Amino acid sequence: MYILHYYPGNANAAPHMLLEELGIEYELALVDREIDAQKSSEYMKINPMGRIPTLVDGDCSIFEAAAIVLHLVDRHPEAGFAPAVGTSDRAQFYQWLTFLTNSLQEELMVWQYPDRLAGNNKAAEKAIAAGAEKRASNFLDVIENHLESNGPYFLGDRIGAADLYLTMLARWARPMVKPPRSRPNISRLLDLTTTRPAVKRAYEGEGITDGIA
Ligand SMILES: N[C@@H](CCC(=O)N[C@@H](CS)C(=O)NCC(=O)O)C(=O)O
Repeated sequence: MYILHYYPGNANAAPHMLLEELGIEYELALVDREIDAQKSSEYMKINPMGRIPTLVDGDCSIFEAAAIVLHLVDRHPEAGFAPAVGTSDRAQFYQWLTFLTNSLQEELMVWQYPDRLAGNNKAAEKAIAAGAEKRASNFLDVIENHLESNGPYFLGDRIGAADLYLTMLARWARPMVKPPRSRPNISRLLDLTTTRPAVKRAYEGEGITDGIA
């Protein structure tokens, strides 16, 4: 039985959508950020970064949302949420998932929490947030261009785990000056993912009521 440690709308959303898509049994365990439960000594035994999410799979616990996604697609290859290992499609899947987590997600985090880098310098905070938003916007443009000739999903006609990952990040990015939805190809992908019953169930299960992306 899988246990996904989560907080509503956090980086658990992509693994959560995937668990629903896979149709397998799992439990949710709330990590209450209101009381900083992610920094409790108990939780930090399974996630030494004190961050959310963590997936527990038997005696194995995994942190980093993208690593959890990779573990799940490998454990359930029959569901087809990632191409077969060793194929060029699989390489493209690695590329986009890594781009999403390593580039877009990280820049969105800096944009949302510039104080973590700026200390108490308010002017620096503003400059850091503006710079991060610009970089995140450029990354979204790269995805938009890719989808223009390769869409509607990252890997063409078939939905995969990277599409769910983008759906999670698109929700976080909604307040951007140029939000993901302002790009037609990303918007088309989001129309396809956010109307899926499994995706809706995942967000409903987290108590999210203000839209998906
Ligand atoms: N790269 C990590 C980022 C995880 C992360 O930053 N999670 C946020 C919520 S989205 C968190 O736990 N924030 C609370 C904190 O940093 O104390 C991942 O993808 O799992």
